Amino acid sequence: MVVLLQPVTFNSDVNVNPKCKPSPVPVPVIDLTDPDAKTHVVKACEELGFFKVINHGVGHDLLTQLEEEANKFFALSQSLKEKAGPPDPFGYGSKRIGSSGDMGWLEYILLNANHHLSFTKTTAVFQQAPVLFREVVEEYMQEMKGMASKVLEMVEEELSIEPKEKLSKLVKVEESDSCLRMNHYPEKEEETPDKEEIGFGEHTDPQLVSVLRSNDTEGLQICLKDGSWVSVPPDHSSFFVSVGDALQVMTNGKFKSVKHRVLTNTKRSRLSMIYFAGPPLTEKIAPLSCLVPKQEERLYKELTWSQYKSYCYKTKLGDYRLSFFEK
Ligand code: GA4
Repeated sequence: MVVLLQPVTFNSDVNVNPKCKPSPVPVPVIDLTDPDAKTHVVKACEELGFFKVINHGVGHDLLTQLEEEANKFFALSQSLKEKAGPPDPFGYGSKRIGSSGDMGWLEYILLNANHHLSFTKTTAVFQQAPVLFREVVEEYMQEMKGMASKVLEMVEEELSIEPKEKLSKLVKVEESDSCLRMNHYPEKEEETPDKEEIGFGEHTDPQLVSVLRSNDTEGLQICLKDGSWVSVPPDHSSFFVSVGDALQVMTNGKFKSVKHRVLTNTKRSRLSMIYFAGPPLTEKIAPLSCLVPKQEERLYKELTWSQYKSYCYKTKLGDYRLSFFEK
């Protein structure tokens, strides 16, 4: 059995918070090659909704190339970058997140992972990006799809979910509604360790699972069940997986979709890539009958992913969106 526990650190503003715990809370580190990994994945999804993945098999060169290409893109002039915007929701965006007035200290590119859906503006604009960037993004998205489905396969096995591939199929099929986000939090003039400078405001992800990787700049924080925020030490060679709202619903709340945010208190720029693995738009999302056979024990009603997603895109980042599913 290999589960390494890595401490997450409390930032100074949390230390004055009475809810702050005296000792750091560990982020489970899951070795994907460990035969017991599925047990640890399920435990982590139940307890924290978040874990770190090592021995993931994604090539180092691909990660370096993507990071280099993304850095080159963000180093372009503002006017060039804006040709790939505004995000609707796909495209290049700066400071504005979503369409309900959220702001953050970042710029980003949001890309649809599904080319079989309508030909969006982003994909059109992205066609003008250097061929290498496009190719690397394509390859990266395939790898992320693989990792998301691997994690869901482990969940299926450990929880004996029927029918077979019920969860993993949702993110594997061509119609999966997944997307890739590349966030660039620019360099700052000074460190502000005692302030809560918001790079990306607190929220949960609406999808099934999200797979995040970043450069070695800190900033990511997760919210524990007691409401306290803890910093997740960055690790550019690993991935972090978080549970999204749709998986919380399908497991009837057994798994928790984790609230997270990014603070920009450091001078160094942060680059992160997040793959949001979502189901097909027409897929019905509801507690799985193999987990909760009795209708009256189901905490959530059934909605299609398209219904939930449309609702989400009208909300503000910090809103509690799962109420839309509650009976
Ligand atoms: C959070 C997860 C993903 O980044 C995202 C975000 C989306 C956006 O940036 O357009 C949303 C946000 C996210 C949830 C609520 C709405 C929609 C911004 C926002 C205020 C791409 C997604 O799928 O949902």
